[in-house]
Amino acid sequence: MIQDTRVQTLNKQLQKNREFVLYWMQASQRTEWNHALEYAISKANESSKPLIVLFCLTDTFPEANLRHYQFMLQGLREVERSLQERGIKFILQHESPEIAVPKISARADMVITDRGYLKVQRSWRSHIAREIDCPLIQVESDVVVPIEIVSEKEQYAAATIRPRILKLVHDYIVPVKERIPLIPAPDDDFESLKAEQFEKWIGKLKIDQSVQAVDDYQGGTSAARQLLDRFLEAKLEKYDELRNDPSLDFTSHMSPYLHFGQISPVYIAWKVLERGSRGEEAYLEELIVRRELSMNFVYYNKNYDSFDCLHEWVQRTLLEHAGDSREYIYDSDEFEQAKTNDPYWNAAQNEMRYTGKMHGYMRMYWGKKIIEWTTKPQDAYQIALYLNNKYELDGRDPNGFTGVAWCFGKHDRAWVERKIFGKIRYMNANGLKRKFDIDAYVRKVEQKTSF
Ligand code: FO1
Repeated sequence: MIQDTRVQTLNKQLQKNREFVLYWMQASQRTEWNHALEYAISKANESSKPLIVLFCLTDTFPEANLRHYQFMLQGLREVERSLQERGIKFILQHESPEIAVPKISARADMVITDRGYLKVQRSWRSHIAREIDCPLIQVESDVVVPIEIVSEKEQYAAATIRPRILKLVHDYIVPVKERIPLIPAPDDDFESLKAEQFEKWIGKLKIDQSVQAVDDYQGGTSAARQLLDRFLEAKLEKYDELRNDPSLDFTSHMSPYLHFGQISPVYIAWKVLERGSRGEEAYLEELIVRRELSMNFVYYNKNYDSFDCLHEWVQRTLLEHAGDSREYIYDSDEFEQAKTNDPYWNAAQNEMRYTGKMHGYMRMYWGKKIIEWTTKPQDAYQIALYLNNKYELDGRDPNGFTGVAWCFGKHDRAWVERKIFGKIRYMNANGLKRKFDIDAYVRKVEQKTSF
């Protein structure tokens, strides 16, 4: 069965006969098209036990701040409501998963979870697998094709992973069967925060509260579905032609929702194919090939969050040109405050800083210019990651790490050698002016960010 390839058992413990089956919801923060949730319901039904869903709210998710927590909690409020409607108990604990999951698993037959590819997510899972005395089963719910099925090693580029994915993809774009829990939720009063009331207590979390939440994007599955419907209706047809133009808005805006697992990539792909429109191929390339290349990258390259992740030839060429003269040099603070001499770069930075989302095409220009205006490429790498992770709603994601790495030559080929950039691809303002009405983009950002 294709769906079985999503399932892995992470320890060797035997199933117990206790009070309930536990789904530790982590990466797939939704109740629709969620393979892990449906698998957990089927396991609970098989053992005639109720299902409990636990989410662990930790203050220490690397580089996360108020903006991200607000978006995530908007989504969890919907999860709480939707699980309640399905007769499933939802518990939200303000505790690290490494502490909360082992504690509650002492009352569980088994623990089901979804899958994450970042170091922090993997280390949570391996710690919990060791700590608990019942099975920990992981169900891969946030990719179209499970990553080890695609490849057992790091892939060089989109060109090498694409044929592997395309060979399999249609077998995996299938609806997830929704199951009905047979045993009602227990009456027990588990210790839990109310997601419904998160506005009351979010200010007390020990997180960086200085990066303000954003109004442009509302978190949650319903908001994601609405945006997707609008995209399919009005933009997909022209996606291939117009998605790169930053003065227009022809992207789907799905990435923050995918980051928090509030929508399934399988659902999106299903809806795109159902629509059957001209932009389908270009969109699925981004949604599946490029996104799953990024999972492949962070999973198989342990240095995904540093300059060392780059190929040896890339590191060498950038270091050889570190001493080249530069028209401007800025420090991290000047970048952060958008105080460069380039209005296009500043607009991109401000778009990210104030709206939580920079246009995809500008992300490339933005990263390339940080290389140009920083003497040491290692410093440039850290500045780009720091800003991306701090301000983007979808920073701290495999796609975010890969996007930064791409600006530094990852998954790209060698180009003619030039000043500062060596053999990696460069971009300049003339290119933007030639291709787009880039001043219209600047005006658009100014309008969006003037208060
Ligand atoms: N996952 C959790 O299980 N608990 C959290 O408190 C949590 C906070 C958080 C904040 C920002 C952010 O970008 C991600 C966060 N995540 C948290 C993980 C997130 O839900 C995703 O699973 C991963 O970021 C993978 O994309």
